[in-house]
Amino acid sequence: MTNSTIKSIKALEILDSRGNPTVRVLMELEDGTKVSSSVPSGASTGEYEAVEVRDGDASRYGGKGVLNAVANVNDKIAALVVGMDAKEQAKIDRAMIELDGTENKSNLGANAILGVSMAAAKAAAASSGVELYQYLGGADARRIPVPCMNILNGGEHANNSVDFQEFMAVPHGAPTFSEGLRYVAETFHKLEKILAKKGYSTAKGDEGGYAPNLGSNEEAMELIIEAIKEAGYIPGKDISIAIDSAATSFSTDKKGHYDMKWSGAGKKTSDDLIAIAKVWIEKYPIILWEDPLAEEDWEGFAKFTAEFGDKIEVVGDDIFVTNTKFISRGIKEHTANSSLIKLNQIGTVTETVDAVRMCRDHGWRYFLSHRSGETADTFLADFAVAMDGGHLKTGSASRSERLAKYNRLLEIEMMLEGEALYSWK
Ligand code: 2PG
Ligand code: MG
Repeated sequence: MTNSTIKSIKALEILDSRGNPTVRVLMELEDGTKVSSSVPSGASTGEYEAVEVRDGDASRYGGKGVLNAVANVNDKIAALVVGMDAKEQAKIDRAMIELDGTENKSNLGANAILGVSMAAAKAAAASSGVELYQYLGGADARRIPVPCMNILNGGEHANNSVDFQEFMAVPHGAPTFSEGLRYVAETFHKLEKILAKKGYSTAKGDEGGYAPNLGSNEEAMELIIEAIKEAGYIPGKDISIAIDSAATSFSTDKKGHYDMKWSGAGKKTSDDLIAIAKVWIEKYPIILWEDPLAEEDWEGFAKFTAEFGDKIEVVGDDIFVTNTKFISRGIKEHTANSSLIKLNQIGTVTETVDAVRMCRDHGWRYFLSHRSGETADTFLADFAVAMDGGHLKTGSASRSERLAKYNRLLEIEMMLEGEALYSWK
């Protein structure tokens, strides 16, 4: 037994930022270290994501309860993992994967497994007396990611007339993370004023960005450019724009046919969406485009990448689901040039690091991300610094579960005492 041996694990059902149940894991080590971790949950989920085990008991939370996942931690996983050393992350994660025994973690639940996996990393860091970002990223981890701030929400994250799910302001021209965060928070506030002046709603979507009923998708771009300028910044130089179409959510067959149902723009093919992107990329300072096409539209994705991949970062989210099996196919087929990285899409810290490593080894970028259903857990902030990807997305400048991560990054920047790096890379 070492000081960092896991002494106890206890899970409970808590609520996420949408008021839906999720799993929190409390872990204690032999040396008295105590940590907790909370698991996020998506709305626009990819078909092949690791499975969240939900109770399906309609009498509780509309079937979304996680008491079974909690019981899986308390009974099955605890029996396996208590007595293991929290520092042996890969061993702990592998043991849980084997105990689960399925391809997609549908037996124990990715929500159960990830809670324990993140808690082990946190506990090991605390027990070693180092910050989580250093424990996971090494002593020289010091690049703070550019905050891609989601200031306008649409698609499944809002109840409005915008088809694309996320419009993000990207302050790559700022000198530091804290300045970059200020640039985009100021832009967010300007956007509110502009919307109000035009008589649009300033209600917010799931990730805290505004969710107005606009006349068209393109109007979102115009408004954001106006907000950037009014905040005193130069579009394309100080702040560029990133988009997550989350195209799976408006695809009719997930393969090459779409219906822009929220705006009423109607039926489209992959080629139509690529043509729209061409106009936008020429007209606006777009730096990154995530899920421009749906999760099974490998062909459309590759066409998009062939057309724009030398100009912008093309990110696959639903299509890769942080899974090396799909990322490796994407690398072979030139499907994209970057993968989104979400811990709960794959379900363990080790496998998430493997996905990052695969991207890095093949000259791809990787984009660290929160989920639309979040908690105040700040694991992602440390993880993003540790993975050194140069950018992350964790929502707007509103809603505490989003700000918790940005604020933790401010704290890390301060702890680095002037040694922090900040660059799009
Ligand atoms: C996405 C995410 C996070 P969700 O599509 O990238 O912004 O949304 O968590 O709903 O999948
Ligand atoms: Mg996405």
